[in-house]
This record gives sequence, structure tokens and C-alpha cells, in this order.
Amino acid sequence: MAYRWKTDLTERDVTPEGAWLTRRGLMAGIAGAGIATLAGRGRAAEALEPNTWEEITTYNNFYEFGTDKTDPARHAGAMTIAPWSVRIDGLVDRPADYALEDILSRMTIEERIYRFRCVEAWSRVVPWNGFELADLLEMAGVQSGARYVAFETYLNRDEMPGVRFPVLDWPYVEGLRLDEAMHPLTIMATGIYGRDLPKQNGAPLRLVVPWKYGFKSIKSVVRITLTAEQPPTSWNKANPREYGFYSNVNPEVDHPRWSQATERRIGAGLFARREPTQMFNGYAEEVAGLYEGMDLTKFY
Ligand SMILES: Nc1nc2c(c(=O)[nH]1)N[C@H]1C(S)=C(S)[C@@H](COP(=O)(O)O)O[C@H]1N2
Ligand SMILES: [Mo]
Repeated sequence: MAYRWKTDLTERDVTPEGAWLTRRGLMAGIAGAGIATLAGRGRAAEALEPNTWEEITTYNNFYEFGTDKTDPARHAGAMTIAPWSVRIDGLVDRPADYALEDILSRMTIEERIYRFRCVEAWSRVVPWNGFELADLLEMAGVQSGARYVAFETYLNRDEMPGVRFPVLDWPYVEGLRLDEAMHPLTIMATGIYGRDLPKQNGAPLRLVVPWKYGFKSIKSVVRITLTAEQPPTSWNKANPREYGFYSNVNPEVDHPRWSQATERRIGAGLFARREPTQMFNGYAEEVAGLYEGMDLTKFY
């Protein structure tokens, strides 16, 4: 398939040969969905190691299952993910409850190896499988008045022990400007390493916006609404001074309580040096244009 967008890293940069071969085998075995392996135009100077399946699936934020990093892996197993449907509504031509199987039968699943940067200043590299959000939105038919996209996570009080606590106003909600949502780097992830997305990572379908802090990448999405007005977002509602609507990764705009200049790479080891955080998490070439003329200290 034609390569359209640089993802920073090539398969070979980030994947040990053995895992690569295994993964190819796994991916070849996935029925129905056409998987196109996306070989990014890598930056030769960078030789980043992949994060392991273990590192990606046992240290998570999914507050519906508790606020400890190990809670999602321990508790998310209780979440019902089949049958699953996504309501797409608001300013669209074809509002409906779309069954996940119907969505997947119409989408092209690709692999996207993306950096992932949490606002808490840890990071990793994840080989996602997924499709472009733009393709899903086009399926529903975006109307001309739409300017934003609102997302909502599944909520079930019996299955989610964390929602007994008012850490956030449940359900978890997020939002993007329409041009951010339509950007080719923005994907809906369905897998990691060619395997189904684990529940703790937001099965069966979660947003991934690689140039924004991790909390924008909302998990286990059940509703997508096209709106004219900027939608409310969970972390912004909880603490508007600390978490803005945009939440673009920016080493020059610190969190009020900590620096965002550097990050701790998961799996790097206890004595590893912190790495410098990159503007837009390394995707400036692709996305800086979306924010031309905006004061990023004001629109944080
Ligand atoms: N519904 C929901 N989505 C969520 C969160 C959450 O608590 N609930 N946490 C966010 C945060 S803070 C991060 S860093 C990422 C973590 O994704 P990962 O566990 O797949 O690395 O999920 C984001 N999406
Ligand atoms: Mo995060």
C-alpha cells in the first residue's frame, strides 16, 4: 500500500527480528481484515527499541478500573466487549449504531508504530494496528457544520471498580477539532503487535493521537459525535488549569506541577537518562501546520 505519512520509525528500527517474524505470522492469520504493513520512512539517526508486549499491557492508565498502573491489567478482564457497537451521531449524514464487525469490514487495518507520551512524563513506542479515524468519519458522512468530534468511553458500574470514585466525571469523554480528527496520523486502534487490543489498552476500539498527551487517546469508545461547538473533555473538566483541550505534547509548556521538558522511557531501566521531549512528540513536521498562528501557551 502506498505510504502516505511518516511515522518516525521503521519496522526494522523498532522490532527485534524474531518478534517481527512472529508478528508477520500472526498478522497473516487475521481473517477478514486486510492488514497493510506500513513501513515508515524512518529517521536514520534514530534507533529506538520497541516496548515489549509486557511493558505496553501491564502499566496502564484506565481509571475506570482504578488509578494504580496495575489496576487496568488486573480488573479490565471484567469488561464486556462483545457485542460492541459505536454510535456515530450529531452532524453526520448517516447517524447510527454501527456494529464493530460492520466497521471493521469496511476499514483497512494498518500497522502504525507511534511514540506515546503520557502527560505524567513517561513514554513508550507502540506498534498499533488500526485504521484512520477519517475513514470512519467519512463512512458516517461529516456534515458541513461539523467543527469538532466528541468521544465517549463505555461505562458499566458493575464491571468497572474505579467508577465508584469521583476521580473523573464518568463516562470518560474526549474531543478533537475536526481537522485534528481527520489528520492521517489520527487512528482508531484495534490491536497491538498484530494481536487484538487488550482490554486494559482500550479494547475493542480506542483513539490514538500520537502528537498529544496520552489522555486524549480515549479508550473503549462507544460514541462519536460530530459537533459545532468544542466538546467538554474529562481532564479539562477535572482541572482546567492543568489540562487544556488541545494537550499537544510541548516540552516548552510545563505542567503546573512538573516539567514537560524530558520524559522517562518505560523499560529503559532504573539508571537510564531521561530523554528530551520533542515538540508535538516528534510529529511537528506533520502537524505543526494545524496550529499556525495559535499561542500554544494559551491553547495548551
Ligand atoms: N476511558 C479512558 N481512556 C483513557 C484513560 C482513562 O483513564 N480512561 N487514560 C488515558 C491516559 S492518561 C493514558 S496515558 C492512556 C494510556 O493508554 P495505554 O494504557 O494504552 O498506554 O489512555 C488514555 N485513555
Ligand atoms: Mo496519561
